[in-house]
Amino acid sequence: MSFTKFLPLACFISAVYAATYSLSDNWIGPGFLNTWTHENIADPTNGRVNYVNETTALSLNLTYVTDDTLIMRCDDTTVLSASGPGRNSVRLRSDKTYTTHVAVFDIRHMPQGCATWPAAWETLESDWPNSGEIDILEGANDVSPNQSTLHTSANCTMPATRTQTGTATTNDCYGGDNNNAGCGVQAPTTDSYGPNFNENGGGWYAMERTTDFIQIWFWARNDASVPFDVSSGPAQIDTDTWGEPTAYFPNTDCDLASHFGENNIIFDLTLCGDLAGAVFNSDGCPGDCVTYVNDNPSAFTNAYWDIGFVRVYQ
Ligand SMILES: *[C@@H]1O[C@H](CO)[C@@H](O)[C@H](O)[C@H]1NC(C)=O
Ligand SMILES: *[C@@H]1O[C@H](CO)[C@@H](O)[C@H](O)[C@H]1NC(C)=O
Ligand SMILES: *[C@@H]1O[C@H](CO)[C@@H](O)[C@H](O)[C@H]1NC(C)=O
Ligand SMILES: CC(=O)N[C@H]1CO[C@H](CO)[C@@H](O)[C@@H]1O
Repeated sequence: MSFTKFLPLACFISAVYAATYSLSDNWIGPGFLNTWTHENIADPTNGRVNYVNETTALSLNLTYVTDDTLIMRCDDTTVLSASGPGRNSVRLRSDKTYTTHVAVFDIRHMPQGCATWPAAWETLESDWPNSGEIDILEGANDVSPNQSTLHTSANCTMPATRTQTGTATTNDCYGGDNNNAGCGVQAPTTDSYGPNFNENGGGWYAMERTTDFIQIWFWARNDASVPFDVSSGPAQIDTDTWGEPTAYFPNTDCDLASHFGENNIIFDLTLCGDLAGAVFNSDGCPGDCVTYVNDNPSAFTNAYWDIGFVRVYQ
């Protein structure tokens, strides 16, 4: 068998596809105030929040930074008037946009509590869903799904069988189908979301987007298998060494190059709205979601993000 005949070709292929990237952006603490924008907009998902601008967020201490920390929270002191605006909160968007890239998130704490619907995600708001949406970490009311999801324009589905540690929920990514459920994958462990994530000191999420696949990994804070690339932020990374992803979205039945365009990175915290409000009671939360938010400021004491860093590699 003339095996050696194929060796040069194999070497060539592995050189072309070696998944190495270089650090292009490293946001820590005060860096988020310079090149990210506090979106002072009406919540597109109809939540009971009032997204404030940066000046207001800093003066109310809803956004707070130190050298190595970014905190974003919603108000937890004000009883709201039922006829007035929603609870003050923060929606922070990177000014830069990205196509193919790797984003690594060090998250020490995420918003928790009934009514909360936090997300760390990427999209282009002005061209949704044609430029795609990648929800890296998202959930509601402290309960499952601790889910990663794509939302796209028509004609994008995921194969039922994939190499991933998570469990697919729906495989049709088109936002116009299934009430915009998208194609979701639930993480296999409870420490990937909400109170269990927080008790553990959080962890790392990472997302790699190429034209061939989008994949997402999660490592809990105490997971000794977290790659050095992820926890320590070297100048070069190699995603080939990161192991099986939590969620894997290949281009088998979805032309990722045409369904995904330039995307911003976004952190937000809304309350109630299209997701958390719709499943408020079935998730075990009491009464009416909006009334709960209006009347119970102290229920939101733990409704905050604590971000160590966001690093982007290209
Ligand atoms: C921020 O919002 C506050 C409250 O609505 C407003 O008074 C202020 O002018 C805004 N600041 C900027 C820089 O937009
Ligand atoms: C602002 O929030 C941070 C983080 O939650 C906290 O450590 C700090 O004491 C707060 N500052 C004030 C003035 O309340
Ligand atoms: C759907 O996408 C496939 C590629 O994944 C493409 O070949 C096909 O033409 C598309 N169909 C429509 C109706 O756009
Ligand atoms: C905290 C939480 O919601 N954990 C859920 C994560 O997803 C799995 C299923 O994949 C659920 O069993 C957990 O309850």
